[in-house]
Amino acid sequence: MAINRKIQTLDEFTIQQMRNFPQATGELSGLLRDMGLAAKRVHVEVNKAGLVDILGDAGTMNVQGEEVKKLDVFANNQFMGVLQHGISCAGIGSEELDDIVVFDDEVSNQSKYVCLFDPLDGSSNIDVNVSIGTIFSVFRRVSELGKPATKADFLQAGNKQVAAGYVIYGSSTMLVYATRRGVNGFTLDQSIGEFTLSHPDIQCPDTGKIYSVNHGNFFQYEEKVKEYINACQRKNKDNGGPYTQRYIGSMVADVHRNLIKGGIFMYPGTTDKPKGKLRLLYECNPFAFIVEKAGGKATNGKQRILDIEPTEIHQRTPMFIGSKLMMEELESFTQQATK
Ligand code: P6P
Repeated sequence: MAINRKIQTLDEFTIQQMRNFPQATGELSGLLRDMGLAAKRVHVEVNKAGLVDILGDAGTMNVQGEEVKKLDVFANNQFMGVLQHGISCAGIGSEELDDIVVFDDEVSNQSKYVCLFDPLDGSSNIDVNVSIGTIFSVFRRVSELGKPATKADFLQAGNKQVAAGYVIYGSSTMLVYATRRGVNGFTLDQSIGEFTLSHPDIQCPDTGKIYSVNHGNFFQYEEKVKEYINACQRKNKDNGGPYTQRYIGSMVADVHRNLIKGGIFMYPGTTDKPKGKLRLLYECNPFAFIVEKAGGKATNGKQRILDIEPTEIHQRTPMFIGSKLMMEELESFTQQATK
């Protein structure tokens, strides 16, 4: 029995990637390691969230005399902090902050990348112990190195991303990220405090039997979407229907499950919210990049998510994402097959 199974940590993996690509400066690898460090710190707090009352609720002081912050504010500060004190990132955009934060110091202004993130998506699920997550997107700057980052660095189409990833704080804590070279998943091994490669070269199954949507909004969806959702519930020898409906209400958990098992996740526009609820830059773009790299598809119902030209940091978009063949089946209903 193999005893010394070679377990590769996130740091070892990213350094190995650098060895394989000598022209790499190591900045992107460093940024990904920074995200891993912040994720470990958030993991600790999320996993004791249920105990916050003992440690003092948000807004009070904990036993160390530190102010206890809301977890999503805490998470935001952890991810912003590692990036601001690193050498790879010139600025950030965050779901928690109204506008971008340009770090504007000598080292950061020389950094090649900017990062957008949702520091703790689904945080309302914390107090009922449902999985939540962090989602992040990385762009190479378009502004001049040596000067502060600009808004244009952040308002790039998703097809310009150089990396994207997420952390899921669930039964285990996993970090999954994609670059142009593929998608890899790392599980936090708490015995050594390191993310270790557990899901190399993730491929999204071409099809699946899970559809994920909030049925509470059903009567607000457009007709073609309703027809598809109805079809998901019908016997169908060709596509293995009826499908199973699973909706956790935490995007990271729903999309992660479909990435591994196959399936489709939908947050369509509604009559109340024609643009839907999900944010383009730090929720939909990262997942679209990851799922496409793993062989799946992601659209807003009319075009590839990754081809949308953003106009503002917090803009929303309808989102349909998942297994290639299930997405093509959806498109056959909406007759708007995307290229
Ligand atoms: P609804 C969580 O608040 C979130 O932003 C996503 O993680 C999740 O997919 C969605 O909202 C759930 O929204 O309207 O179905 O409760």
